[in-house]
Amino acid sequence: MAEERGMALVTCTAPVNIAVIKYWGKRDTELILPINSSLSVTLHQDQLRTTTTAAASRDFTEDRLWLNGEEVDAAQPRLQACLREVRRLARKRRGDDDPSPLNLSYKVHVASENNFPTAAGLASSAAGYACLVSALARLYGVEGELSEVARRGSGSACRSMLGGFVQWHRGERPDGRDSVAQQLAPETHWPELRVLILVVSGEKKAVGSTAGMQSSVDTSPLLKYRAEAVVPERLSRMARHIQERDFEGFGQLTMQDSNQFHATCLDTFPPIFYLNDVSRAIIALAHRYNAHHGRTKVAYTFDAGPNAVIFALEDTVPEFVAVLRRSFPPASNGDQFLRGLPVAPVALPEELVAAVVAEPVPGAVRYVLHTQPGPGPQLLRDPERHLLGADGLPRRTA
Ligand code: 2P0
Repeated sequence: MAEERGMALVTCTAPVNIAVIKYWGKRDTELILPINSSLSVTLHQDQLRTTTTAAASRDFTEDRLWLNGEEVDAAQPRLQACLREVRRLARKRRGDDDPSPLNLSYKVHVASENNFPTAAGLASSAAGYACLVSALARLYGVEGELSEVARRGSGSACRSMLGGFVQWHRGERPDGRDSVAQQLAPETHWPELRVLILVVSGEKKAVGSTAGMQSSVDTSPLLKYRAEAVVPERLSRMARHIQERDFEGFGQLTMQDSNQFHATCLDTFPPIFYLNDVSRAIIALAHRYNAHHGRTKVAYTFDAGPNAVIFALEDTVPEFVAVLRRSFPPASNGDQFLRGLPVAPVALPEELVAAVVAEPVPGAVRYVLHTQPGPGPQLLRDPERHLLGADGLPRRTA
């Protein structure tokens, strides 16, 4: 922790995660306790990350929060719940033998920014709250079980507290103490696994996740059935596929679980539509591509928005990216179409094009971000990367 003129300052980064067994629905909206456990892959922060600086000082007169350079209301209940929980843990710890306690009554300033579009269906709240809790915990010298705190910000955020392959246990206790994230395997476990994010829309989603899932809990009998009868068996099967690095099993189940999540959205009344025509074209393309190869080479999953996330093994990526270019020819920014990890260009066999590529839809996929599984939140030690200056105010605007 850096201390400047009585101000304590910490900067962390945190990752996005993508669920392969989806969370949708709370049994307790205050504590954010889910109706079922879920399982996700943490994505690499080299490509997608939130950076957050948290500062505390006796000179601050109120809690303040800046998101992507814009000041927003710091009184929002979820932010305050995270702050309260971190302070509670700090107070507990100080009962022991902490030598230089940061005064817990000091107000905080927090600045956070994403290197990807907010509310584009790329789980910005998960990375955002995981980063906030990581930075606050460092600021107050709190260690240990922090996924429980991140969960109070946003359910899926608890999974972003760990790298690799992560399960969020629904837990049984009414107080939520056992509703925590657990790493099943680190990011190094499956080195060939790659992730392609197909950004089809940067627009804000029509129905937010929090409201959408509550509506599903209230009205969808399919969601209830899914949580009770489908997910428990799928979780153990998915964990086994990951353990065995079985892409066939992993990919099939990933697609099936995404499809069932979207079926529960359709079963919600009034129905919620997160997929659009481009999403459906991507689903059809993935199935034609797998059928052509006679096995599961790519697997799609969609969250509460139209963007697709595709899992594939490293040696499939060049060919599938070439298929994407043929299917969704870039409108203008041809050299910006592929971002993130580099991909070698390949020529496609004509019989593959004939079997897999349908009528091209120019510009339907805005860009493709190529990434891989990655580690959990990181502490940044380089003072140049703090988002708040020595005066406790944002150093630059987005
Ligand atoms: C998931 N999603 O498992 C699922 C799949 C979207 C679809 O978690 O109300 O932002 O903050 O707990 O975590 C999005 O919901 O909702 C989400 P809250 P959250 O990733």
